[in-house]
Amino acid sequence: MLNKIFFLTGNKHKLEEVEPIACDFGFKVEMLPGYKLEIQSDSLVKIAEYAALNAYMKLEKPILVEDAGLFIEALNGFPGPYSSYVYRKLGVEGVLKLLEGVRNRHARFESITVIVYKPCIITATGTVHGMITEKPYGNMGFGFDPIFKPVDAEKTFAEMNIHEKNKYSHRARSMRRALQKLSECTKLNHG
Ligand code: ITT
Repeated sequence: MLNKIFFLTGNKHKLEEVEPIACDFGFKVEMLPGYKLEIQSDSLVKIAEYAALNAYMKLEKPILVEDAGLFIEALNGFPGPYSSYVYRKLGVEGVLKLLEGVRNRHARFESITVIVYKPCIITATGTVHGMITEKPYGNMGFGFDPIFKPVDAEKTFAEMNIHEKNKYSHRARSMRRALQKLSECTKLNHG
Protein backbone atom coordinates (compact mmCIF):
# COMPACT_ATOMS: atom_id res chain seq x y z
CA MET A 1 0.00 0.00 0.00
CA LEU A 2 1.32 3.43 -0.97
CA ASN A 3 1.38 6.17 1.70
CA LYS A 4 -0.85 9.09 0.84
CA ILE A 5 0.42 12.66 0.66
CA PHE A 6 -1.68 15.73 -0.18
CA PHE A 7 -0.27 18.04 -2.86
CA LEU A 8 -1.44 21.65 -2.40
CA THR A 9 -1.69 22.68 -6.02
CA GLY A 10 -4.21 23.76 -8.58
CA ASN A 11 -1.88 22.76 -11.43
CA LYS A 12 -2.65 19.30 -12.83
CA HIS A 13 0.52 19.30 -14.97
CA LYS A 14 2.60 19.54 -11.80
CA LEU A 15 0.62 16.63 -10.34
CA GLU A 16 1.27 14.52 -13.46
CA GLU A 17 5.01 15.22 -13.25
CA VAL A 18 5.22 14.44 -9.54
CA GLU A 19 3.07 11.26 -9.48
CA PRO A 20 5.61 8.83 -11.02
CA ILE A 21 8.45 10.16 -8.84
CA ALA A 22 6.40 9.88 -5.66
CA CYS A 23 5.35 6.36 -6.67
CA ASP A 24 9.03 5.33 -6.95
CA PHE A 25 9.40 6.32 -3.29
CA GLY A 26 6.22 4.55 -2.17
CA PHE A 27 3.86 7.54 -2.06
CA LYS A 28 0.52 8.23 -3.68
CA VAL A 29 -0.08 11.92 -4.33
CA GLU A 30 -3.55 13.39 -4.07
CA MET A 31 -4.25 16.86 -5.40
CA LEU A 32 -5.69 19.26 -2.83
CA PRO A 33 -6.41 22.65 -4.37
CA GLY A 34 -7.70 25.63 -2.41
CA TYR A 35 -5.57 25.30 0.75
CA LYS A 36 -2.40 26.98 -0.48
CA LEU A 37 -1.88 30.34 1.20
CA GLU A 38 0.81 32.19 -0.79
CA ILE A 39 2.60 34.99 1.05
CA GLN A 40 4.46 37.63 -0.95
CA SER A 41 8.22 37.24 -0.65
CA ASP A 42 11.36 37.29 -2.77
CA SER A 43 12.18 33.86 -1.34
CA LEU A 44 10.58 30.76 -2.87
CA VAL A 45 11.66 28.80 0.23
CA LYS A 46 9.74 31.11 2.57
CA ILE A 47 6.65 31.02 0.32
CA ALA A 48 6.62 27.22 0.13
CA GLU A 49 7.42 26.59 3.82
CA TYR A 50 4.73 29.02 4.99
CA ALA A 51 2.12 27.42 2.71
CA ALA A 52 2.99 23.88 3.83
CA LEU A 53 3.02 24.59 7.57
CA ASN A 54 -0.14 26.68 7.41
CA ALA A 55 -2.02 23.87 5.65
CA TYR A 56 -0.61 21.23 7.99
CA MET A 57 -1.85 23.16 11.03
CA LYS A 58 -5.36 23.25 9.56
CA LEU A 59 -5.57 19.74 8.11
CA GLU A 60 -3.14 17.64 10.16
CA LYS A 61 -2.47 15.45 7.10
CA PRO A 62 0.78 14.80 5.20
CA ILE A 63 1.34 17.88 3.02
CA LEU A 64 3.39 18.49 -0.11
CA VAL A 65 4.05 21.95 -1.57
CA GLU A 66 6.16 22.66 -4.63
CA ASP A 67 6.90 26.19 -5.80
CA ALA A 68 8.88 27.10 -8.87
CA GLY A 69 10.08 30.13 -10.76
CA LEU A 70 11.90 31.07 -13.95
CA PHE A 71 14.98 33.27 -13.41
CA ILE A 72 16.19 35.04 -16.57
CA GLU A 73 19.80 36.22 -16.37
CA ALA A 74 19.46 39.25 -18.69
CA LEU A 75 16.50 40.45 -16.59
CA ASN A 76 18.39 40.13 -13.27
CA GLY A 77 16.44 37.01 -12.31
CA PHE A 78 13.00 38.34 -13.25
CA PRO A 79 10.28 36.96 -13.04
CA GLY A 80 11.60 34.56 -10.32
CA PRO A 81 9.04 34.29 -7.48
CA TYR A 82 6.61 36.35 -9.57
CA SER A 83 6.54 33.83 -12.45
CA SER A 84 2.92 32.88 -12.00
CA TYR A 85 1.76 36.52 -12.15
CA VAL A 86 4.00 37.31 -15.11
CA TYR A 87 2.81 34.22 -16.96
CA ARG A 88 -0.81 35.23 -16.43
CA LYS A 89 -0.23 38.88 -17.45
CA LEU A 90 2.41 38.61 -20.20
CA GLY A 91 2.53 34.95 -21.18
CA VAL A 92 5.25 33.34 -23.26
CA GLU A 93 4.95 35.99 -26.00
CA GLY A 94 5.37 38.82 -23.47
CA VAL A 95 8.58 37.32 -22.10
CA LEU A 96 9.92 36.82 -25.65
CA LYS A 97 9.16 40.52 -26.30
CA LEU A 98 11.12 41.56 -23.20
CA LEU A 99 14.06 39.61 -24.62
CA GLU A 100 13.81 40.94 -28.19
CA GLY A 101 17.32 41.72 -29.43
CA VAL A 102 18.87 40.38 -26.18
CA ARG A 103 21.77 38.03 -26.90
CA ASN A 104 22.17 36.59 -23.40
CA ARG A 105 19.38 33.97 -23.32
CA HIS A 106 20.56 32.15 -20.17
CA ALA A 107 17.87 31.27 -17.66
CA ARG A 108 17.21 28.76 -14.92
CA PHE A 109 14.17 27.19 -13.34
CA GLU A 110 14.28 26.75 -9.59
CA SER A 111 11.99 24.52 -7.59
CA ILE A 112 11.44 24.23 -3.87
CA THR A 113 9.70 21.19 -2.44
CA VAL A 114 8.43 21.20 1.12
CA ILE A 115 6.94 18.12 2.78
CA VAL A 116 5.36 18.06 6.20
CA TYR A 117 5.00 14.43 7.22
CA LYS A 118 4.86 14.14 10.97
CA PRO A 119 7.40 14.32 12.62
CA CYS A 120 9.48 15.24 9.54
CA ILE A 121 9.60 18.68 7.94
CA ILE A 122 11.62 18.51 4.74
CA THR A 123 12.78 21.25 2.37
CA ALA A 124 14.71 20.54 -0.84
CA THR A 125 15.70 22.54 -3.90
CA GLY A 126 16.23 21.67 -7.57
CA THR A 127 17.61 23.74 -10.44
CA VAL A 128 17.87 23.33 -14.20
CA HIS A 129 19.97 25.69 -16.31
CA GLY A 130 19.02 26.45 -19.89
CA MET A 131 18.24 28.99 -22.58
CA ILE A 132 15.20 30.99 -23.58
CA THR A 133 14.55 30.14 -27.23
CA GLU A 134 13.86 32.82 -29.88
CA LYS A 135 10.33 31.47 -30.43
CA PRO A 136 8.03 28.86 -28.84
CA TYR A 137 8.48 25.17 -29.70
CA GLY A 138 6.19 22.29 -28.75
CA ASN A 139 2.76 22.03 -27.18
CA MET A 140 3.17 19.73 -24.19
CA GLY A 141 3.56 20.78 -20.57
CA PHE A 142 2.57 24.21 -19.25
CA GLY A 143 3.73 27.74 -18.47
CA PHE A 144 7.09 28.69 -19.96
CA ASP A 145 7.82 25.14 -21.23
CA PRO A 146 7.67 26.14 -24.96
CA ILE A 147 10.53 28.65 -24.60
CA PHE A 148 12.85 26.82 -22.16
CA LYS A 149 15.53 24.46 -23.45
CA PRO A 150 17.80 22.80 -20.84
CA VAL A 151 21.53 23.23 -21.61
CA ASP A 152 22.13 19.55 -22.28
CA ALA A 153 18.91 18.93 -24.26
CA GLU A 154 18.08 19.29 -27.95
CA LYS A 155 14.49 20.39 -27.39
CA THR A 156 12.30 22.55 -25.17
CA PHE A 157 10.33 21.19 -22.21
CA ALA A 158 7.15 21.56 -24.32
CA GLU A 159 8.59 19.11 -26.87
CA MET A 160 9.22 16.49 -24.17
CA ASN A 161 6.82 14.02 -22.60
CA ILE A 162 6.66 13.87 -18.81
CA HIS A 163 9.18 11.04 -18.61
CA GLU A 164 11.74 13.08 -20.62
CA LYS A 165 11.03 16.35 -18.78
CA ASN A 166 11.55 14.54 -15.47
CA LYS A 167 15.12 13.66 -16.55
CA TYR A 168 16.05 17.35 -16.55
CA SER A 169 13.52 19.35 -14.61
CA HIS A 170 13.97 21.48 -11.52
CA ARG A 171 10.76 19.94 -10.12
CA ALA A 172 11.90 16.32 -10.57
CA ARG A 173 15.22 17.19 -8.92
CA SER A 174 13.77 18.91 -5.86
CA MET A 175 11.07 16.24 -5.54
CA ARG A 176 13.53 13.33 -5.63
CA ARG A 177 15.78 15.06 -3.08
CA ALA A 178 12.84 15.79 -0.78
CA LEU A 179 11.48 12.24 -0.97
CA GLN A 180 14.94 10.79 -0.38
CA LYS A 181 15.33 12.99 2.74
CA LEU A 182 11.84 11.99 3.84
CA SER A 183 12.55 8.28 3.58
CA GLU A 184 15.72 8.79 5.68
CA CYS A 185 13.78 10.80 8.26
CA THR A 186 10.94 8.29 8.54
CA LYS A 187 13.45 5.42 8.87
CA LEU A 188 15.16 7.27 11.72
CA ASN A 189 11.85 7.79 13.48
CA HIS A 190 10.30 4.38 12.94
CA GLY A 191 13.46 2.29 13.21
P1 ITT B 1 0.54 25.97 -7.70
O1 ITT B 1 -0.96 25.87 -7.65
O2 ITT B 1 1.20 24.69 -7.27
O3 ITT B 1 1.10 27.19 -6.99
P2 ITT B 1 1.42 27.28 -10.19
O4 ITT B 1 1.00 26.96 -11.58
O5 ITT B 1 1.07 28.61 -9.63
O6 ITT B 1 0.89 26.08 -9.27
P3 ITT B 1 4.21 27.70 -9.41
O7 ITT B 1 3.77 28.74 -8.47
O8 ITT B 1 5.08 26.61 -8.89
O9 ITT B 1 2.96 27.02 -10.15
O10 ITT B 1 5.00 28.29 -10.64
C1 ITT B 1 4.88 29.65 -11.03
C2 ITT B 1 4.87 29.78 -12.52
O11 ITT B 1 6.17 29.46 -13.03
C3 ITT B 1 3.90 28.85 -13.24
O12 ITT B 1 2.63 29.42 -13.33
C4 ITT B 1 4.56 28.70 -14.60
O13 ITT B 1 4.19 29.77 -15.44
C5 ITT B 1 6.05 28.81 -14.27
N1 ITT B 1 6.60 27.45 -14.14
C6 ITT B 1 6.93 26.80 -12.99
N2 ITT B 1 7.37 25.56 -13.26
C7 ITT B 1 7.33 25.42 -14.59
C8 ITT B 1 7.64 24.38 -15.49
O14 ITT B 1 8.06 23.19 -15.06
N3 ITT B 1 7.46 24.62 -16.78
C9 ITT B 1 7.03 25.79 -17.25
N4 ITT B 1 6.70 26.82 -16.49
C10 ITT B 1 6.83 26.64 -15.17
